[in-house]
This record gives sequence, structure tokens and C-alpha cells, in this order.
Amino acid sequence: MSDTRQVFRQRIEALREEIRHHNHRYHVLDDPEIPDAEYDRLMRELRALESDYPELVTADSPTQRVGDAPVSAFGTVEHRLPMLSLGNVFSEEELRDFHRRVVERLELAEAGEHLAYAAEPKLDGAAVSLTYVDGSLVRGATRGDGTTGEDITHNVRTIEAVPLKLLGRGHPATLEVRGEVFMPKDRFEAYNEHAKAAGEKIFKNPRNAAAGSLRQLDPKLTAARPLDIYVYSVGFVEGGELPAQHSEVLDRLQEWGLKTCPERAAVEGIEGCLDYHDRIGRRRDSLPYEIDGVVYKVNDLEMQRSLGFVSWAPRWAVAHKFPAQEELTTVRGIEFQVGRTGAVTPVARLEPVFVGGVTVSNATLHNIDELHRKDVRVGDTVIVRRAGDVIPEVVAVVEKRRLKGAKPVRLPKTCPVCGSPVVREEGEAVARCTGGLHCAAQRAESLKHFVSRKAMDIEGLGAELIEQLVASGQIETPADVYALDREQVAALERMGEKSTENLMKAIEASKETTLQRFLYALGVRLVGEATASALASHFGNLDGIAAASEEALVEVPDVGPVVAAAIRHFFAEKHNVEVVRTLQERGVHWPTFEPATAKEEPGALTGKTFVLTGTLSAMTRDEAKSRIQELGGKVTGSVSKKTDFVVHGDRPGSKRAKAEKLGVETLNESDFLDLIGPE
Ligand code: D41
Repeated sequence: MSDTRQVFRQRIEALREEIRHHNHRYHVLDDPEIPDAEYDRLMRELRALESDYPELVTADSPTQRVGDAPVSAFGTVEHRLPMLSLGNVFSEEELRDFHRRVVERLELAEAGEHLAYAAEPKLDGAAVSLTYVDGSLVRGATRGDGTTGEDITHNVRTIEAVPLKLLGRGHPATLEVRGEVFMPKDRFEAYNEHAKAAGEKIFKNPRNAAAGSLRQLDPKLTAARPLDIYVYSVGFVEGGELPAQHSEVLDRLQEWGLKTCPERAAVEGIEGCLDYHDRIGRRRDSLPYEIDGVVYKVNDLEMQRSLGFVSWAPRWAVAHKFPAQEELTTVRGIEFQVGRTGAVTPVARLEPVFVGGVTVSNATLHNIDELHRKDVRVGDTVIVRRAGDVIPEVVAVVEKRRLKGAKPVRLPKTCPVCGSPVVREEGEAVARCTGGLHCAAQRAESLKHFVSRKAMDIEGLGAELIEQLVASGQIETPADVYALDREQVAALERMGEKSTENLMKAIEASKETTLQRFLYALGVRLVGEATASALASHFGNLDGIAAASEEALVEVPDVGPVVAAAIRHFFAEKHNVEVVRTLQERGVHWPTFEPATAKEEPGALTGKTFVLTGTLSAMTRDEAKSRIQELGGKVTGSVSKKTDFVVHGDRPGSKRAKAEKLGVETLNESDFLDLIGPE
């Protein structure tokens, strides 16, 4: 054997070994160690090597199996027709190639432009087959390796969305349907929260939760898992006729009581497919279930038959994947950033990696406890996740790939920016720099907060300008913003005449503000927008707030003893009072008014506390909040037993789950609109 061949042989064996290990973690333990994208790469590398050296292919290679082998604890089921797999494309170009091949094979020429596809999201769950005889469910099976699956009849029978008997009439004597069992995101989160509290195993993602739940030996355990199903095709059929188009078949299945995906649509030609991919991609995060792409199927069943399939995948269908949301990369360094309130946050500097559609080179580690819990070290290989618009985060370390000698990271004793001691109070997750406004980082961050949209709203005074102004000592306190002159501003990097003009105008305009914005802008610890607004309407003027005792402050809705103490602390600091006075001297002003309690009639929602979550369609969350406040209600950020209502829009996340757990009443958007009535 030649030397190079010997090298490839070793690589092939190493890959097989590694892939077998990951197969076991994934399929048997339901606990994967690496992201799917990484697994796919290993498989692709192995396939490529085996196709270059076909003589090295062995029957036990992971490439020689289409799916996971059934676990012996279940009876096995031979699929009457094989459960095929789906080819993947990752780009527009690859999709165009797929479409071109379809059009050529069907000899459609120009007409290919209008070829009808059935499109639907590609759910990330577990594929199953359901067999109905004379309308009754007789069998449920996993896909297994496509030929042989596991008998999971007893488990699928516990899924409420699976009809035990078909509705209506006209179903074939034997009807096998195929679909995807999944766990909706909110139920997954609620399930994990519960499991965590009970000290039980939590699942890495909804897909593992679905697959793992289906393979429970005790159907009672499966029944306790909140699973759902969408069916997407028909398998073996005998003793009956089905329509001639895929989309019509699904309509029929829907009439018979089987659930199909509400997002499915008929699209025309390649442009229709691309448009659908784009549309669903934008809504990916707000869909209530996890998806990893979309699937297109030639809609005409006669055309499907004439296209046939290659090895295990039909030629008439393809999955168009979204960029992976989890990838592997390495940690170049771990730094500590100092925020507005001095919070010292660990951040991982990463080897840049393309994930969730963008290149990521930093990821938050949240706080020191989180850093220690995940035990991230410099040089580590980590899984980074970026989903939607959230900040990328390090999910976990791949410990097997840790380099020798990597040391655990410790919290620095002094601030990396100003050198003041870093302290961590008993029972607090957050460590803080004690430098206060002597610390340039805290100064810059509090200024960014001060000028931000919901505070003084000075457009054009961005992070970079503030950093320049702070670094050069031109700005020390927020009051200095109002002492900037045109020459100073024009001299800053990247400032032209027009932008100077605009910024000067924005600064001037911001002087006219409201008490609640001003209070919020000051950045008193724990005083967010809601608290600032409650304080403003309770006192009506700043002097009252600055002079109020803690007892007087806790009278304000939403203000507890800890917040009251933080407010007192702020106004007890001479420096802060001085800054406030200077701001007013430099022209910042707001209307004062009689305290709300003295003049207002109680509103319809007086005494009621609301939490808003998810996206509403008729109004923004800010608008909803204003409406509630106008009616005398209160809006807070987190759900507790004191919450009266949780209003949830699209994709509510864990807050609704928490409300349900605490027995807090939940309102959907239309309930909410009914409650607040017309404006
Ligand atoms: O949502 C899905 N995961 C999905 C999977 C889907 N919407 N359609 C699918 N269609 C097929 C064919 C075209 C072969 C009937 C599939 C799958 N297959 C599939 N799921 C797992 C392996 C193959």
C-alpha cells in the first residue's frame, strides 16, 4: 500500500471512530457533544474519502447506514415502503442546480419557470410513520434506518395531536402517513424548567427532547412530555384513492383530523421557492417550533413518480437549510468588560466563525458564576450559538478537545480599566468595579445610557464619539454634554459639517424632556423605565424624589426596599446632586405636575400588574404599556405571584410558561384588546 493511501486509511478509520462516538451520544444517549454542523462536516469528509478510495469502504462504516439503528428494547417494524431521506442544499446556487435537474428530467423547458412546488418549514424533530387500518391507528414507528424502524405505537398513542381514529369518511383501508414529532419551544422551556427544579435530566434542544421522549420505555413518561406532530407525506396506501397533487393530499389528511403545518404553501418555480425560504427565514425565531430550513416538493404526484429517487433520497424534494445556529470555534482569550453600573462581565474573544448567518468573534459569558459553571478556558474548543438577534453565547466547552495545561479563569481582583478593587457582594451573581465615575469605562457606559433613545434621546451621539470624548477628557459627567461647543464636536473623528450641525441640534432639542426620561437617564441603579415612570407620576417633580425618605419611596408602586435604598443612595451622593443641578443650569428642563394619586380617578386597571411578553400585532409593546398605565395599571418585567395578568403575543417564551406554573392569568392579544377596550 502506498504511503499516501496509508495516511488516508488512518484518517478514514479515525473519522469512523469519531462518528460512531457521536452517533452513540446523539441517538442512544440523546445528549450530543458537538453541533450538527460539525457532525455533518465529519460525515462529508468521510464520504469524500470513501468515494476517492472505494476499496476502503467497509460494511460497518457509518456512511453505509441511512439512519440510526433501532434500539433492541423496542420491537422492530419493517416499513412497507422505505422512509426516504431528504437531500440538502445550503445556498441559492445549489437550489438552482436542484431545480434545473428537475426541469431537465421532466423535459419542461420554459414551462419549468412555473413548476408548482409544495413548500413547508423543515421541522427539527423526529420522523415517524403512523399506520391507520379502517381509520384506526394500529401502529406508530420511528424512521430507524429507513427500512426498519422501532415500534413506538404505545408512545405515539399518548400524543394528543395524533388521532386514534380518523375523522370523516373515504379514507383508504390502509393508510400510512409520515410526519415529524416535535416539542414546541415554549413547552420545551417549561419542561426543562420543571425538570431542572425536580433534579431530572434536561434536554439540550427541542429535537433531542422529542426523539428522547418517543423512545421512552414507559408510555406514561412519553405522555408527560408535551409533544406535537405535523404530517408531511403519505407512505403505503391500499384500498382507496388519494388526490393527484401533494398539497391536496395534505388537505385531505387535514380533513381526516391529522395535523399538517399551518405554514405550508404552494409556490411557483424557483423564485417562489426562494421567496418562501426568505419569508420563513425572517419568521424563524417567532415560529412556536424549532426549524432548520424549508422543504420543497414537486407538487404533482405523477411528476414525482416519473422523477423517482437516487439511493435514499427522492429526486423531487429537497431541504433548503438555514445557516446553522451553533458552530464550533476556539477561545482566543477571555476578557472582562465593565458596564455602566460597574458590573464586570466576562466576554470570550473567539476565532471568528460563521454562525446564525453572521461572523461572530465575541460571545458573552454572562457572569463569573456562569463562566465557572461552563468552565471555559483560553484555547478551549466551544460551541457558540447565535439565534435571531440575541447576543451570541458560549453554550458549552467540548472538554475532549481541551489543551493540556489550560487553566481555569479567575475573576480579576482589580478593574481592568481603572485599577480599582473589584468586589462581589454576598449572594450576588455580579462582580463590580468600585471605581464609580472615576472609572472611564463606567463613565462612558453611563453616558451611552444617558443619551440613549429612551433616555435623553440624543441622536448622532454614538458609542464611538462618546468613547473619544471620554478618553480625551472632554466629557466627565452627563452635564458636560451640554457644554460641548461646535468646534469641539467638529474636531472629533469622522465628523463632517452636516453631522456636526445635526448633533448640535440634537443636543439642543434634548434639553426639553420629561421627568421620567430624565430620571431614567440618570442611571440610578435598579431604576429602569417602569420605575422611573412610576416615580415621576407619584411625585410629579424631581425635588420630591431627591428628598424622599425610603419609607416615602416604597409607597410608589413597583418600588421595594432595595430600589428605595438605591435611590436614596444616589441622591445622598453630593457629586450626583451637583450633576443634576448643573444639567438644569445648562437648560435641561421638564414639566412638573401634581402627583397622579391626588388628581386622577382610579382607572379601569388600577391596582393591576401586567407583564408583557412576545410580539403583539396591533401595537408595539411600548404602546401597550402606555395604554395600561393610562388606565391606572402597572407594567413590570418579570412574572411573580403578584402579577395579575401576563399578556402574550407571538412567540411568548418562558414568561407565559412561568405564569401558567404560578397560576397567573394569561391573556392573548385579543383578550387583552377586549380588556383595555377602545382608545
Ligand atoms: O419537516 C420535516 N422535517 C420534513 C421531513 C418534511 N417537512 N418533509 C419531509 N419529506 C420527506 C420526503 C420528501 C422524503 C417525503 C421530511 C422527510 N422526508 C424526512 N424526515 C426525515 C427524513 C426524511
